[in-house]
Amino acid sequence: MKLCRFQQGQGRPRVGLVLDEQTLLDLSAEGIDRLTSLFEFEGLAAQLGTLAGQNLPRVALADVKLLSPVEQQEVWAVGVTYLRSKKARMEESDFSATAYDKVYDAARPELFFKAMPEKVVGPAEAVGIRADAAWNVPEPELAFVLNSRGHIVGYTIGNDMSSRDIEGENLLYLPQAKIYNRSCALGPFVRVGASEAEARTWKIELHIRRGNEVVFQGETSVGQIKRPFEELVSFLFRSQSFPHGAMLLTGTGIVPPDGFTLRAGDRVRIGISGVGLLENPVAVV
Ligand code: DO4
Ligand code: MG
Repeated sequence: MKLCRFQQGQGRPRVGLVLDEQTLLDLSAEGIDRLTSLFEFEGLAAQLGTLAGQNLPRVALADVKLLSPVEQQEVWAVGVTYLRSKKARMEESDFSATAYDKVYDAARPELFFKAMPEKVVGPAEAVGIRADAAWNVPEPELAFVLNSRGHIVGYTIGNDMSSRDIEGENLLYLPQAKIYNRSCALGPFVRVGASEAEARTWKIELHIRRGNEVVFQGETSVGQIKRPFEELVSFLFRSQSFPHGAMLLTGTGIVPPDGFTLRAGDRVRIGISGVGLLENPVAVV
């Protein structure tokens, strides 16, 4: 089962349940206007199954603009959860290498704040590369959709845009490398009802197009994430509450080679086999 937020023309955002590749069911006909309240339901997948059997208005996916699934949730991220990410970070930085090495094996994971909801972009909206950075990359990541009780209610696709030269210069610059206008894309679909064991079989793919050329492509598997999902969530919810739930990006396992940087006009396409596709053009911010 997949959920999404969508808009028709200048209409208000609505909640859709994906029926098939072409069709959404409009859940606003059932009085469901917000994903956040839906995420609080116990047994969400079963409830969606019931809704799917009802005679709700159908909307063609081709006729809507898909939006990011973020409403009021803060967006957080974990880092250095894949061996590939640890190695790349150790190479990019002289004096931060030990920090990355240590955090990969430490009991406490690296967790960082990524974005306020209003700073998140949805599908087809531009993601940003900083005007003052020279080495910019996308980070394709599985994102957990968490409710206020810290339950993983679904999965979506995230792009943790990063400036590697700023991050590599000094670890204390991490917030500047990670948090700026358009530095986070999420969506469009929220996959509900999949277990961790199932999610771990999913493939993550990244394609970067420049004009008609694919200038980088890579893939990994969610199964490469080192830590159990619940461990990542439990650290996020330690001494911290999220009344609207939260989104948690789970780290990258795909890192383009060191000579590669994004350019304005590139198109970043991230696919996660159990979730869907997220595609964004790139702009300088
Ligand atoms: O500490 C740097 C950030 C790590 C990160 O974003 C990742 O591994 O995906
Ligand atoms: Mg990341």
